[in-house]
Amino acid sequence: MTTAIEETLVLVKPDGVARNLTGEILRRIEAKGYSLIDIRMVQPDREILAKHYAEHEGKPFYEPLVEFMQSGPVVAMRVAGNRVIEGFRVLAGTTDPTTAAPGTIRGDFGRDWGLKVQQNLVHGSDSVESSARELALWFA
Ligand code: D4T
Repeated sequence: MTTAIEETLVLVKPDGVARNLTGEILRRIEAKGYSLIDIRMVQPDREILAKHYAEHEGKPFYEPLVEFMQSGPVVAMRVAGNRVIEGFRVLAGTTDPTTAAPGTIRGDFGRDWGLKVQQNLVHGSDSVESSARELALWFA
């Protein structure tokens, strides 16, 4: 069986950048065998975040999420590889860092800080459609 080379958007969120985990996160991506195609540090504004998180608008964690994501710089990465969309989400671990499996980025470095939004270090696109939309947004 062959699979197409995919690209995904990885974001190191403000908590990951502030905790100096950008290098460790990129190390895990590269150690897994995926390729870094592009990388940039961004101070996101509300407009880009509203587009990025449009599916969550109206949910109780939406405003805290948009505020948190503006709290500091974010590192955006374009990462390529066969099945990288699924593969990075496995590297990241589940959304809730308290229960994310040890060995994953969120499981090893994340925890609940008692805030209105989970600070879970990274974002990874969840489908081919999302990755195309998100890469166009962050690497315009
Ligand atoms: P992202 O999109 O940031 O990669 O995370 P996930 O794909 O794992 O999770 P998501 O899109 O469902 O949620 C986006 C963002 O909101 C926070 N969140 C989410 C939260 O604080 N409480 C919640 O109940 C949910 C669902 C965490 C990630």
